Amino acid sequence: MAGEPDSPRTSAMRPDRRGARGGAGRRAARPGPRRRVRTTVASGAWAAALAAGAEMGFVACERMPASTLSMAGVPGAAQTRLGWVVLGVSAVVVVVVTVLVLVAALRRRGEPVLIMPARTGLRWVVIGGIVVPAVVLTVLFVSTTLTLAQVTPPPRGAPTIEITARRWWWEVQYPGSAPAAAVTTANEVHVPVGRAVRLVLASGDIIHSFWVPRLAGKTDMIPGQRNIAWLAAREPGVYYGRCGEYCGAQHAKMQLRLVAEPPAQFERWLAAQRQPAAGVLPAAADSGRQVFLRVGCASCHTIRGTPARGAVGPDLTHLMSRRTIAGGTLPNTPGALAAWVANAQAVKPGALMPAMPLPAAELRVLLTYLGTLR
Ligand code: HEC
Ligand SMILES: [Cu+2]
Repeated sequence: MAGEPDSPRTSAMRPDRRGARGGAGRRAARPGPRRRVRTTVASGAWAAALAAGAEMGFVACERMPASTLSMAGVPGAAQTRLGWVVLGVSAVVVVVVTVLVLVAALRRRGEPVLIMPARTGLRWVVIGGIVVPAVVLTVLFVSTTLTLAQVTPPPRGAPTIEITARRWWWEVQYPGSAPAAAVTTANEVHVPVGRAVRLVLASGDIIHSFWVPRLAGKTDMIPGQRNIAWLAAREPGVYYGRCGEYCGAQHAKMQLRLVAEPPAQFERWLAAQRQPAAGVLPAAADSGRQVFLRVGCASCHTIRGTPARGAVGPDLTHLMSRRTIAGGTLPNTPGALAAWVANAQAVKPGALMPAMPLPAAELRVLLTYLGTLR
């Protein structure tokens, strides 16, 4: 499958203290805010170097077409068809008008001005100015209205997914029959292949736009409003999506993955996402959890099954089940994750997660803990 990214989880990307002393690591460090702890200078340096490497590798190994010309779903197919009709009709109009203008412009100078008989002139006005435009506009109006009627209402019985756009990531929720059965994740939308899902699209801050180019046209996500859209993927695979409306500094790093999988696999995924995080942990991970709760991560992030209930950043309960982090812009590899947690601002400047300098030992157990969030 062309779209399958298969995150490059190579051991080469593992955080490695050696990189801290190497010149390359130091050179790649951004001149960020002055750090107090010495070990953190080092971790920030390898973090930035690793993030740069990870991101370059990510783009290189991920072949994920985002073209509306390779449609793989509905209602995008109908929208593309309408696009071709409009393009075709417009092209004919442009050609005819251009030819008439050229004929008028290139007529030889000095020729006696041709004065049409009044009836011929009137015929030009009536046909060229009224009848032809009326026919053209009627064709476009009818085909647009038919397409709208076909693509607007979600198919009856389609299950709902609620997606909230935030600067600069996506919150994805699957409402359950009871609040405890609801699932919240980020930057990755799972759908059963071949089945329509209804999307409730909202915004948590400013105007964004939901866009998975191979499946459907854009739908704006507007503060204080819930826009309804729907889509269905014809083939299993991973589809690239992104924010389609400029929304500030990191708009380009506001991406998502839509994973279309066989219904049974989708149900397994949903059931796994419903589980809270593991309670009993090995010693290192357990002290990592304490670091997480102590240094303030919990004020912005929720991890179900722990006291962490923050609602500013992505739900991290099943962080490791996701292919990407940071608005779909980094592969979810140990190296990229380390870079992100060590200094999110070096990876995505302006992101609403502050740089949180931690001593290397605390950072290490924190990452061990995050690694248990499967
Ligand atoms: C002030 C709020 C805030 C604090 C404090 C905070 N984060 Fe974040 N975090 C965010 C936001 C917002 C994002 C999403 C940023 C983006 O992608 O643009 C994020 C993203 C993440 C991600 C990536 C998740 C994903 O799926 O993309 C991880 C992992 C993470 N934070 C871990 C931590 C850890 C560990 C700490 C504590 C050291 C922490 N965060 C502290 C707000 C915060
Ligand atoms: Cu956006």
